[in-house]
Amino acid sequence: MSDFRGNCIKHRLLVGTFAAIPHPVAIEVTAASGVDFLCIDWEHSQISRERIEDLIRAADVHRVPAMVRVPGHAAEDIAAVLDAGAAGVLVPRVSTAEQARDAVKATRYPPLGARGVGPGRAAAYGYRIPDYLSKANAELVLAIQVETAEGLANIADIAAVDGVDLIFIGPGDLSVSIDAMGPAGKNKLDAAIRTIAETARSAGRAVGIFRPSPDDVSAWSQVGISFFVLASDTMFLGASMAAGVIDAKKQASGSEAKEK
Ligand code: 3PY
Ligand code: MG
Repeated sequence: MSDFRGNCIKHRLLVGTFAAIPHPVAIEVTAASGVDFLCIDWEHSQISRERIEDLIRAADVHRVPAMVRVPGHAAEDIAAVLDAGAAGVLVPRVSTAEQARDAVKATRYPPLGARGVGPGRAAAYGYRIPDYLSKANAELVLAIQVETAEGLANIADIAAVDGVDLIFIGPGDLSVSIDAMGPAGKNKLDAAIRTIAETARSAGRAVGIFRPSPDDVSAWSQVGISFFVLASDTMFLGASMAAGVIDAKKQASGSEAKEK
């Protein structure tokens, strides 16, 4: 089993980020930051299928596992990123046990699933197909996102689906779907997150969540969440640029005042 999957399913603390900048330089910079993994975001950024393979390659240079959030439930997209060498897949908006079973089918080779065999990068372009086949089911992480009112209602059935490693909570979509947006919805959203986390943990699944900042990672880890996707490369870039500019202007206006 890969360390990445082993650490996931043993509920070890893992902190990564979304990679939304479609360039290998951004992947290298992010990978060198000490993250435990990267999640290349094909759902919400303008990253093409061909570019995904180059981004995974850049993460591999730094030995940082790169999983990919696919845009939807299509088995072809899941196969494409796994063939490109992704360490796992994050499937968004899974709201029923049947959708979870379809994600397992697309991710795992028989007898656990129905993924097709092919000569992609993951299998050394065809030279190591038997080797890859022998380890893929044990090494690849399958994470599914529960982020709708329907998914919340079906969480016990979804979490019971064999072959799923991790239930990942998307608080943004969840808050919209259950009408719990903004400060007024905080208690309702937190209660929904707790329900998903506790139900998934009781079923033996690891639990992950997106957090825009590290502020409440400690609080959420106390309800059994161990896998954190912290903001994204674009969010970190924007926040640190903004803080630097504010700081520079503060310092410059301080010295202007002294000169007067
Ligand atoms: C959400 O918050 O909806 C997400 O999908 C975060 O990853
Ligand atoms: Mg979402």
